[in-house]
Amino acid sequence: NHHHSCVLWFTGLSGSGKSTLANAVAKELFQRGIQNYVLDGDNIRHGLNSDLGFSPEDRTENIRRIGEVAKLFVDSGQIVLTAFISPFRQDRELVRQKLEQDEFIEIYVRCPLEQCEKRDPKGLYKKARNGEIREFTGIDSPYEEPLSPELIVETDRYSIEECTEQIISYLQKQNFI
Ligand code: GGZ
Repeated sequence: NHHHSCVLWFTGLSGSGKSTLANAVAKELFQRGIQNYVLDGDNIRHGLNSDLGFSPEDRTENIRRIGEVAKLFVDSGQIVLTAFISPFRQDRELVRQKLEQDEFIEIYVRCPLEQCEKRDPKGLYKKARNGEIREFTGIDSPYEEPLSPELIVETDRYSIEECTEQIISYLQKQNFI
């Protein structure tokens, strides 16, 4: 199947829907016979990056390594989907610079903090508010919004299916798939 290898870099708050969306888009790509792979906390933070925590320095190193791994997947001809908060603009820009022009597609999964906190699927926001977790993104650690992402999806206004469709349409329009 003809496609153009690239990184779909999902960024957004915890609970915004990055992993869910990345996996939904991956399923669509799979059904079209397009080689793809999802990198997320489950297969990276528990393995390659299990030595890293959530200090600003560790987050920066987390994203740097993920960028390098993503580049390897692009070199192998795949579409790679990454689902990490990646809160720092500079870290995301460094990954962009490591790739060829147009191989880095930044997708801002925009969802208001209040909504993410209401969802709180793992109870982490509650713990952050209680002070049981320190340096939690959006509570006592910053999230720097993308200034010019290739795409913005709004998970508080549209369903996962609709957001998935918006991403697939973008990839078709830009001739990635
Ligand atoms: C943010 C944290 C923290 C802190 C644990 N801050 O909702 P989740 O659980 O599954 O997603 C969050 C995940 C964030 O890891 P990332 O690798 O995406 O972060 S970064 O890109 O900033 O390096 C959350 C959990 O880990 N988690 N402690 N303090 N999220």
